[in-house]
Amino acid sequence: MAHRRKLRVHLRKNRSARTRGGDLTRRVIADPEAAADLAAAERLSGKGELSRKRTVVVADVQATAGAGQRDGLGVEPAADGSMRGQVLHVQGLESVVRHPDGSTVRCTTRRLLRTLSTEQRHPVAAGDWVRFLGSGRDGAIQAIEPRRNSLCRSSRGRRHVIVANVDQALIVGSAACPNLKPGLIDRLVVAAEASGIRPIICLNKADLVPPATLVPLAGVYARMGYAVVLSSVATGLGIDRLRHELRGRVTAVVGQSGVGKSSILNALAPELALPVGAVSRDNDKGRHTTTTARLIPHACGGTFVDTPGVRQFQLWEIVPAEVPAAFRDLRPLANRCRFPDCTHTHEADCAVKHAVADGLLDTRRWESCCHLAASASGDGRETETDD
Ligand SMILES: Nc1nc2c(ncn2[C@@H]2O[C@H](COP(=O)(O)OP(=O)(O)O)[C@@H](O)[C@H]2O)c(=O)[nH]1
Ligand SMILES: [Mg+2]
Ligand SMILES: [Zn+2]
Repeated sequence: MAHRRKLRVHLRKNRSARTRGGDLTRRVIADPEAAADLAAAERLSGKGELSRKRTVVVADVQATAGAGQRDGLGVEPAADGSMRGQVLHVQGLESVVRHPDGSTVRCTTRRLLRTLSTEQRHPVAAGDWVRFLGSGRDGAIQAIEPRRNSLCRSSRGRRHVIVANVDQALIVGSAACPNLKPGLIDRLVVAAEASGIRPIICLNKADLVPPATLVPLAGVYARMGYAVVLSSVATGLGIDRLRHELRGRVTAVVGQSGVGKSSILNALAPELALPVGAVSRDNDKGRHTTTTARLIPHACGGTFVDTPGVRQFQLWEIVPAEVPAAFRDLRPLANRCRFPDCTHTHEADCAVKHAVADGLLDTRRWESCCHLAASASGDGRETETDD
């Protein structure tokens, strides 16, 4: 499974020895006659004493692990005695890693991995699959597997991975109280698609409206191949289906506040006992948004991602040019527009507008796409979900 290969890596400067000793002055004062020898012996080299590159052997681990493997079930220690586990949470220099037996191990990170990581603030992120050595409560991370996807944030020119390897996003909207906002669901679907994360659309509080009123919208998403669940925490509708969809997966639960996210999580995994009806502190606009992600394993055999920024999709960047590609129903049509950079608004021979006129594309989806492409901004702030 693991293919080993050699890799040349740059080391940070602090890894190389100083070219000359730091105590020259003192030595010259103590023995002025030796000064001539010292000068002759000094070697000047742009590289320092050693090359600042080093060859390391890394193991390429298949990134497409099966569901069982993702859960770390039945994984035996490797030849070097290391275990495979998932990082639940990163706290300063320590990472809390989930051992295959379900216990948690506080791990430090092997120095070489820290050295390799010059791009990122921290080499390990919540959601990373790692190999670690150690028993009981303490361990050390030896290797980090390649990430399948990641949600990132840029800060001072550095990419900061908030959470990696999220399998899917449960996008929750409510039929009423607060009113259904299809535009917001579209926006969250685009953010998920752009990050390579499978969207699941959940229309909650189905008990508050006649079910038939939800069918047209559910149909639009279902026709594109998305999983759509009509649910009600009040009547239990759709809860089994959700449990099935979330089993064995890492799921980010997102949506406007008040739609019933906490209620759904409690219905799926009562042991979580999340406060319901509570306006979470991170909903206050203008407040600093916590970006530390936490993976919460639950009893139905999966993991929820808890990160205020992720919950509100505030940190999910949308690039305007990527918007039409994330609209599954619009994407095949866009290829047939006369202009390759067609914005599907004012251009002639626009296949998208023709499809809307012919009733082949939902008008609301077209409007939603144009609106998102126009409003998407690089810093991701536009994606706030609370209106
Ligand atoms: N009628 C009805 N009310 C619900 C349902 N789900 C949640 N609620 C209520 O909606 C309010 C907000 O729920 P909460 O889970 O805190 O929403 P969150 O902000 O998305 O986490 C609470 O008063 C819940 O009791 C549902 O399916 N039907
Ligand atoms: Mg909540
Ligand atoms: Zn067009």
